[in-house]
Amino acid sequence: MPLNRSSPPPRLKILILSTPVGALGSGLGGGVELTIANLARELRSRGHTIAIIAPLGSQLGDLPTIQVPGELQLTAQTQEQAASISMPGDPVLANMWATARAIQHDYDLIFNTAFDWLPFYLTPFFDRPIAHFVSMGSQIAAIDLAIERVAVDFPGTIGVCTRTQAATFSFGDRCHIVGGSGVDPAVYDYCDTPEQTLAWLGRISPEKALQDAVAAAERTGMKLKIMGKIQDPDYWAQIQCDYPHAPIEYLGFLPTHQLQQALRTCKGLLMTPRWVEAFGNVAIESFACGVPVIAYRRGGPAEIITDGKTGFLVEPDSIDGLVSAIARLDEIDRAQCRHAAETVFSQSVWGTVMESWFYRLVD
Ligand code: HBI
Repeated sequence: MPLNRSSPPPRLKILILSTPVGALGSGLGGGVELTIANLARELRSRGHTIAIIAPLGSQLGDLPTIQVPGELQLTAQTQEQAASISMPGDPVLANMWATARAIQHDYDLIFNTAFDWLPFYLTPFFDRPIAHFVSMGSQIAAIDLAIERVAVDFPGTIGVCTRTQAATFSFGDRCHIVGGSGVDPAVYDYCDTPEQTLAWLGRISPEKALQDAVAAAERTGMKLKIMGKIQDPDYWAQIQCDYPHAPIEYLGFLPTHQLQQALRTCKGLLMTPRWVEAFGNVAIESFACGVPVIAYRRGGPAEIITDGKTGFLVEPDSIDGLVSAIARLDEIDRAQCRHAAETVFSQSVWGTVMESWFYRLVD
């Protein structure tokens, strides 16, 4: 029955399932934490009903959360490409999905953010459509296979952030590109009078190559403010040992309000991904503060940054490239960065992309 133009779009009841690698708010879930929080807020502002199933200890403000006990899942990016499917003894992932199965009929749609074999394997066993948000590029062959099966059997249900990320999968052409998140400009304070400092945001883990940003800070003598969860303490210790004199300051894993207060006065954000970053939520948060982004021309950031306008894209893994881009930061009009966050990368624009995807799957 065609949607009658005069009737308002239907209100959906959406069940969001978290990543199982950490409690929401712990920082272990990386960009997915922002994806879930911003999506939930945006959908609610549009009149939809949402609930979030997440590991015990998750903090999501006033968002309705169903907390589930169990052991956290091993992160996919630390496993070998040929790794077998693994789950701990009492897997929070399985417990979350058992909860979802029990309550699925109270909802119109399930939104999955776990990058794990189980949710894709379980898809045919559910009575409700499942929109899968694939948060990384290809990591483990067995998970790729499970995703591909769903992409073939349930066309249109695999969402990815960017074209580059889609291209890491053999079935990339079957993926629907939806971006990684959207920012609410009201949450970020624009600053057009920066200090001589740089920023680096993200999980402190080898695939993010923080050491490159530290090397660039040492070369330029500009202080580097580092914010994010120390996911790999040995890696962090090694960086401090390798760069004892670098002008760095670790500010911790900060909630958005404090994060943007520290970020907004910086001259630029450095993104140094060694892997194909699926999106790069930190880039659009930086834009919202008016802070240009310098990133390796690799993965999501290469599709987010307009070279010379909202930042610079440099030769991947080149410290020299970072250093020369840092010297050019004054060329960027910070208002252009803020404008990008208020338009292309805003929560409301992204919310419409996600809502249209969900309407298509519910129909
Ligand atoms: N690993 N196994 C697994 N499952 C996830 O959902 C997952 C992950 N690693 C990282 C991750 N999710 C998020 O940090 C993404 O934003 C990258």
